Amino acid sequence: MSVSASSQPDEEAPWSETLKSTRADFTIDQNWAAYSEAEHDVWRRLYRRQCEILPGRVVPEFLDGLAALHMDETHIPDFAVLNEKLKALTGWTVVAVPELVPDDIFFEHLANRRFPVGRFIRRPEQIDYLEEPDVFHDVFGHVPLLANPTFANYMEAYGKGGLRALGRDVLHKLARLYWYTVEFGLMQTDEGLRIYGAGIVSSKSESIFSLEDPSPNRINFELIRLLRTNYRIDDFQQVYFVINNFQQLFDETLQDFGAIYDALEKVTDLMPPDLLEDDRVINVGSQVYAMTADDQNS
Ligand code: HBI
Ligand code: FE
Repeated sequence: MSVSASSQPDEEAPWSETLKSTRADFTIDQNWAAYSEAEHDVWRRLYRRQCEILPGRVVPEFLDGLAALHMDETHIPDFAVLNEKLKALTGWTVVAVPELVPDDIFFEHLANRRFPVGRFIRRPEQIDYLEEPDVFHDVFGHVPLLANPTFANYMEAYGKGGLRALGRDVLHKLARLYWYTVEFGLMQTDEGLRIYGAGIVSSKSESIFSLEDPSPNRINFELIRLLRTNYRIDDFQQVYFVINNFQQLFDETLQDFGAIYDALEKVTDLMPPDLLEDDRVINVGSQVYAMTADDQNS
């Protein structure tokens, strides 16, 4: 039983109020009416900016999903309205959460076709980057592809795989699959490389960097190779993995992951910029961006 979300927008609600409104599955009420005009305005700015640069850079399935869900720039979507359309299309719904939720809770939601989305939206001064997934990253970045039946199947399979993996100490390996596909994946299409990962789709600078910058490696997807590869959460990726289509991604989940985890125990992990002899490389990156960024951080 939850106390309904306070009448004040979350960022003004005392922490105890937000906690009280969180249920055992970490969901909260969206309380759409509590968003301020200033918060909707942040949505509008982000939405407009991405829709200016994504056509020709993002997979067509993403734009098809935006259209099918009638998502637009006018307001932060009302999840009740969004869910009616999304559920009818692929059985998925979004559930509001106050922040990142524990892995087991996250996997449980995905396995039941529920996608946890941050209720909050970033402040204007965070327009270009923020640590935690906010409603723009989650709803604009992730939800349109949940309207695609094959990708929707992949996301459910990932959730079920995550629940199975909880028993073994391999979550950090499985998280790499989510990271290098759902968050930062690229697809080879007849028109060229296209973005589908939500972490890229919701970022203006990385939408351009991931496709056009000579710095990162771009490697054809290979499951074990990907699962060996560490990732950075605080800067552009130094490697992107490329699939041919979403069916390929879903088919990968049909394998016996027990055997895959066994195989992973026999090989070393890799750092993001590492390359292997048998990598099916699309391009070897210069890594100039990372070296420059590291110099600035040192
Ligand atoms: N929680 N709300 C939320 N959103 C995420 O994307 C998320 C999460 N918890 C864990 C998590 N992602 C990653 O560790 C996944 O790889 C499991
Ligand atoms: Fe995300």
